[in-house]
Amino acid sequence: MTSTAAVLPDPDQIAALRAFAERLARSAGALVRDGRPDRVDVAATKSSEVDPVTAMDLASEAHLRALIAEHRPQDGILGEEDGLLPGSSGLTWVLDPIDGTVNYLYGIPAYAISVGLVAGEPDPAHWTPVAGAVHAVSSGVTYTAGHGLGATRDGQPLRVNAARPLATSLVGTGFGYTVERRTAQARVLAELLPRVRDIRRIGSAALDLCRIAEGSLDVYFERGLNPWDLAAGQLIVREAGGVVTGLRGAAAGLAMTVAGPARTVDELSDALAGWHADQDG
Ligand code: LIP
Repeated sequence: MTSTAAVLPDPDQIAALRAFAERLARSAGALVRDGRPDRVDVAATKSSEVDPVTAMDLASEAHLRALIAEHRPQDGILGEEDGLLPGSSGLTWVLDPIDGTVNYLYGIPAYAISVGLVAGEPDPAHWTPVAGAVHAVSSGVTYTAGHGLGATRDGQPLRVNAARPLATSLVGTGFGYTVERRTAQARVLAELLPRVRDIRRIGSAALDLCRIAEGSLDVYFERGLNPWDLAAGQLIVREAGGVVTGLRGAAAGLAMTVAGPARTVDELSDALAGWHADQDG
């Protein structure tokens, strides 16, 4: 499908959309924080028995969808739990109602509400990120970005780290939920671990990407990211001076996402391509 060039809102509109994205993320964050029961139960599973959905994932997405329907009824919505609702404005909100669901389930304070807004086809290979907000529920810290407007953490400007050799880089990553995917990822990890400073597996792609933007990780890669994992964090990294890409010139997305300063991303991407890290075989 050839994608027509997306029409971007003007800078004032982008600033207003960024503020609304932050309002959405913080509002859903309050729901998730204040409504967390003492014991969180799994409501359903998705790709495997260890890929959970909780009642709060569903409630958070319903809350986000209701606010968007009230304030931006002409926009589309793509959510992790309820899929795509096409709009007429050319803009689509891309929602992860709880990114880091397993951490939420276990009470590990590393989960976030990720709200992205994209122009054009809501597909990472074709979209143009417009605005984004990632709200870390436990700490209350909120990362935002607007296209061409920079990226901030609680209003303070963000900048990725200067590029450094992979051998002295702190590398973030994550793993899928199926045995086949995990087996392939373990093979790649065994190759990579001796070649880097260290590895961190935080359990939330959105927070991993925000850590790249703030410099608390040097570089990040993960195979298997869905559009909702990526939409907000991708813009936050780019507006903080980083790059977010796939391997061999591909766009970031399900096959592979690599994020960080350009030269470090290039070195890691070359290594990952050599290990066929974007394949499960
Ligand atoms: C999570 C991602 C994380 C990945 C996890 C999981 P979810 O998203 O943010 O990077 O490693 O396996 O997919 O499922 O918690 O929204």
